[in-house]
Amino acid sequence: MNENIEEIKQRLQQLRSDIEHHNYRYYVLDQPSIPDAEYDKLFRELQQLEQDYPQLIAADSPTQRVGAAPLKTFAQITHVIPMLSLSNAFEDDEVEAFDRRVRAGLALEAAGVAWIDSDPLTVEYNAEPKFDGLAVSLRYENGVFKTGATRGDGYTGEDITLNLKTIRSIPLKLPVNNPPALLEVRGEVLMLKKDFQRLNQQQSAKGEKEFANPRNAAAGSLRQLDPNITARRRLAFFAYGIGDSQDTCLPKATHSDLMAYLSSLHFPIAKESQVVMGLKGLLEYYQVIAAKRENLPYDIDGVVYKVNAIAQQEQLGFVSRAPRFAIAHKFPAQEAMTKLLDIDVQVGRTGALTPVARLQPVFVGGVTVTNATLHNADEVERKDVRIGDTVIVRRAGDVIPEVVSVVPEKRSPDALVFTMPSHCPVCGAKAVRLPGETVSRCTGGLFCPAQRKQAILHFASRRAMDIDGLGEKLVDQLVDQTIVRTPADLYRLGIAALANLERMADKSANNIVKAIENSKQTTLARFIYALGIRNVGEATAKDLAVHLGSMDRLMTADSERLQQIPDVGPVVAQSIVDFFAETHNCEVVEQLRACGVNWNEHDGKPVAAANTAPLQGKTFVLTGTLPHMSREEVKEKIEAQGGKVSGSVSSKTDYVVVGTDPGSKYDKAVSLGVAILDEDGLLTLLGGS
Ligand code: 9MJ
Repeated sequence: MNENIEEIKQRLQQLRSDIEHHNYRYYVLDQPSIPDAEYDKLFRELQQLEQDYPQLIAADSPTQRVGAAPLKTFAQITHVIPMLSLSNAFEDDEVEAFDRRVRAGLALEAAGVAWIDSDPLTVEYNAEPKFDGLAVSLRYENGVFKTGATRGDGYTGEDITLNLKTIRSIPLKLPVNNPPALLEVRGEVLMLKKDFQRLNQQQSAKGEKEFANPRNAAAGSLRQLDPNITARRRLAFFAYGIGDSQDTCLPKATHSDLMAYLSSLHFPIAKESQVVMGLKGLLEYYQVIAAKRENLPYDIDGVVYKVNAIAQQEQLGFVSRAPRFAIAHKFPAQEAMTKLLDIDVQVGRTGALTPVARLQPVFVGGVTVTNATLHNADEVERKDVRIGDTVIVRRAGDVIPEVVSVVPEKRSPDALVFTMPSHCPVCGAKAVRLPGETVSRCTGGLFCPAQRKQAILHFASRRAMDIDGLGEKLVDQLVDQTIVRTPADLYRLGIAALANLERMADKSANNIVKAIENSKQTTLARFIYALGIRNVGEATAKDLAVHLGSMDRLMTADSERLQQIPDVGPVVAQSIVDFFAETHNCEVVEQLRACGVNWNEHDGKPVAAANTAPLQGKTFVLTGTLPHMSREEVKEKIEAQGGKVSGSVSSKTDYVVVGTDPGSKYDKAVSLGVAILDEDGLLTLLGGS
């Protein structure tokens, strides 16, 4: 056998590349070039050869797409470059505002473009359909598909490599001789409308539950621990961007070039993508796609606009969890009519009382809706919603369904007017509505079981302490039976206490205790977020962790210190101070630490104290190259003292810092009489820092 082993290797390679080529023609181009029987013959030959020479089986062989053993759990994968979400626009004027922000952001930065209000820029955008599927990231090392992950919370996702391998339109090996050393391709997994219909027909024939929409079917298929189930469902993949990469050949000029490159690597990309100019181009594209929507082979829930030039994308950067250079323009929400059976009042984590409509179940936007928010008492009054009314319910994407309006002609004489209760429906404490607020709040604080439950659910949630399995039903029981009063009590739970609860098998009790134990090792940002301080969301918690670096510093910071942190204003600062003024809250933090909850601390990013911010309110513009400092260093030094660095010179500029080979900004500064500094002059101003 050994004589012909080289020949066998060559044949295997040929078969693999032929089969992947036919997969590409069939699943990506939709243009098969051989009959199915021929394809099957090639596949069987490959299978047979691999059976005879198991030592020659390769992970990127088309036979390895199927047949892997089921997993017990999904492992976690950290996204080196976070998978961010997109901001949304629903109306044309929101798109107009986006384009305005983009132009302003670019005009400020563009050398030689001095006047924002002279409006010189028409931005080139790449417009594309917004797939309604599940975002995933595919990692290729030296051209071979290694791992694939769900988006998860954007920072960490689940390792679904085996399931993704079953998707035939995902290349297992990139069809080029010099593949990138590393390439992470990002895109959406979805189920084509025709495959969805076929799947539901099969489900119904088997007497099994049908899926509500292609998105749910795709999600249900992708999150299977057994890849053989995923393999039986036909899933599709479309690429729309990249994450981490190491490759000098990657096109770096525009997003559209990058997409063309991904297409050349055999990744499916949206045929409908288009480069358009300016706001007019965006809105025209939206209309064209909206008109085509029904006839597209897949579900979309809007379109996405991205600034096409990568350099411009980098200039614009990010805000919180979303890029500033892209936005999703969603299609209008779907609406349906139904009967409002009753109005309940729910108590939220911060005690807010929210009226919730109980509805006769109605199918809208792909799901059955039974509850919808009425927001607050003012909204109920403004819309004049009464119990027994016929109402219009709206659902947009994954947003909570809401009652939009009443159908007055259908009102029956015995429809009941709703009044907000004066006391908390859960704990009976007085409900108050503070001046200037739209919501009434229960004053019971953490003594109110509803608030306590919500606080614990928030503490355990995925983006906070990430305690898997600690869901609503379990928390209800733990709080109702006073087993858990504070988050610290979670860390004292034993298997016995849990196993006594309703619907709790030993195994689940074990898993939960394990999940609680695993959550002890966390990050400062997650811990701060988990505490549920009012007005402190995930992004603020991250800022606090980065800038303060320790829990003790956070607990003792006064409002002034907190407001030195970017994006922390007086309201957020006061919420933090109020939270730690409650000794009860400080005790819970101490107890959590005593139970072993831990994270890494550091010294925090130095933030200039107010009295050492001599450049507060001063605007600088840099031009040319300085002898000893990079632009970044200069910027950091100016900002550390409270100054701002801007990209263009105007009458509002205080100083222009000039190095060698200055641009037109220097001439502009001279003509406007703006103070000019060289490196020495700047250092003197900075006090020799
Ligand atoms: C979808 N869902 O089709 C993005 N997306 O880009 C497209 N999503 C995206 N782009 C950056 N076409 C983050 C998400």
